[in-house]
Amino acid sequence: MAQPTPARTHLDWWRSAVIYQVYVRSFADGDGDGTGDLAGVRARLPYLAELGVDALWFTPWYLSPLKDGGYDVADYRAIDPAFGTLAEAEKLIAEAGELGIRTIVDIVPNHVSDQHSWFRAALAAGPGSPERELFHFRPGRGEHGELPPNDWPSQFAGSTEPVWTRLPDGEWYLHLFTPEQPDLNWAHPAVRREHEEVLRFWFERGVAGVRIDSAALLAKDPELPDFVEGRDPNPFVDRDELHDIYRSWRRVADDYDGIFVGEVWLPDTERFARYLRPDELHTAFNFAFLSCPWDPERLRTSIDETLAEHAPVGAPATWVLCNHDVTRTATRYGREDTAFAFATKAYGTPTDLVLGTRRARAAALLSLALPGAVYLYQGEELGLPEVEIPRDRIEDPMHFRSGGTDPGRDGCRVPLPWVADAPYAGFGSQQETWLPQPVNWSSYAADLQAEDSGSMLRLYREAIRLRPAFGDGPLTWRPAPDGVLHFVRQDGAAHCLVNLSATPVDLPDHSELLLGSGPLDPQGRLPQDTAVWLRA
Ligand code: TEU
Repeated sequence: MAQPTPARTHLDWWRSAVIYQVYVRSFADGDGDGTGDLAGVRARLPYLAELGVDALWFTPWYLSPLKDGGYDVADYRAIDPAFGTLAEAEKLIAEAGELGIRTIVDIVPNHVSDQHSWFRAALAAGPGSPERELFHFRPGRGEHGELPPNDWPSQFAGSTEPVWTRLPDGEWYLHLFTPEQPDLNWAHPAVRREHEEVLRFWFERGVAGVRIDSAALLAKDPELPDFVEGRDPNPFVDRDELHDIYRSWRRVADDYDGIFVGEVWLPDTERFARYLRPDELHTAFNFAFLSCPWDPERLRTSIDETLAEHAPVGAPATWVLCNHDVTRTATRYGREDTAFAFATKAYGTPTDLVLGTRRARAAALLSLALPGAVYLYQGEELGLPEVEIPRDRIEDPMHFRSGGTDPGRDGCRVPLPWVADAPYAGFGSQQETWLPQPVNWSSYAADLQAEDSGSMLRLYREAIRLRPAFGDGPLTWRPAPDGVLHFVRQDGAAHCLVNLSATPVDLPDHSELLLGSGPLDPQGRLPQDTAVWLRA
């Protein structure tokens, strides 16, 4: 029997929100210098309102040397001058709010930039100083300390580089990502205090939520022992100490009705759900769904497992198809291997973009019909493909730290095309954009798509407008032929069907066809790789 849906208030907005991820550097360029900025976002707020999204998640916009696209923060209380000023961020938050759009900022608690005042002070103060206790400094192993203190693997998938760097004074410091991103020591009370103050700083400025970067990596075994595959507990992933940290963060957020979304990549669903207990994080990204291949059984299992793992803790699921770290959806679904894995990224993978786009359209209707919140990554609504960036223009450290074998993540970070008939596809730049746009980029421009009723943009706008038809209650599967996903919401009032088989299928009885990802066949049946929304 279906559970009664508890009364919802405006404070529950996040339980079924559509949240749009803005990668500021590549969204829109307001000052013409080739890099996206807050002025560019402010100018495009009407576009986002028309798209119908409930909130914007901004990847880090703080002062940063941009060694990892801003995930190397030098000062959380300042905006990077490439993007704008703090006053401008405040204006942006307020202007978005006037359009009914909430703001989510990105906090990177695992590490800071090596240009952060704390790390500079730690370097200057030398071995044994209290300043160094805020990080993980250690003497090396080996006769002369010439070997790193332990053997932990880099957290940049595919990276062959060490996670320790030695200083001229002989000490080594830990960095799970690049050497420019030293890891903080979360056992130190000042580290905890500072982050709670940073949370308050942004909540005071009107943000509605915080995305937590690398949320399962902060806590480290104080002994920093070698990594032994399968040993429990892991010395740096998913340690129990994290839950106490997030419980105190939750108390801060509750003072402002703020919400958290954690970047928690964990294969173990029970361990994942612990972060979503009622006094911890509100939500976490669904990387299992993001990584899932375009396969009916696998998708259905992923949806069922997602709902089952969230149910015991009462947290809503999230549905994510891509973000700034992974291969764009239209490209991934157009390949032989439609799953996402960092390990399988390679140059020159054959791609059928027509097929991939068709599936991406169906996947959009699938994910927007599921119970929970949906994350949409800028350009996904334009159906942008992954771009193969010329090697001499790549900026992503993941590429370099793999020894050049991994194409890195810049291929999904290309400056957006806004206006077909304008320089740099209307990104706003007067000079070369920070990453090059490919030759056909204008064909994806938002202005063209706005005029084309068959475009990806129009599909997303319609889908987001109609999504309330699915409500926020549970999902029930209906029997369907092999290869077809069919579920209903609202006690059967709203149907979603996705046909992943080669055989066209008849539609069930319905009063209204709300939306289709593509046309029905001449017999009125749902063809392959097509999704449809129906009112019963
Ligand atoms: O990504 C974290 C990340 O790279 C994960 O894939 C990581 O490998 C995983 O947590 C290991 O368990 C975030 C950001 O999204 C990314 O852009 C940054 O480069 C990274 O953190 C470092 O801040």
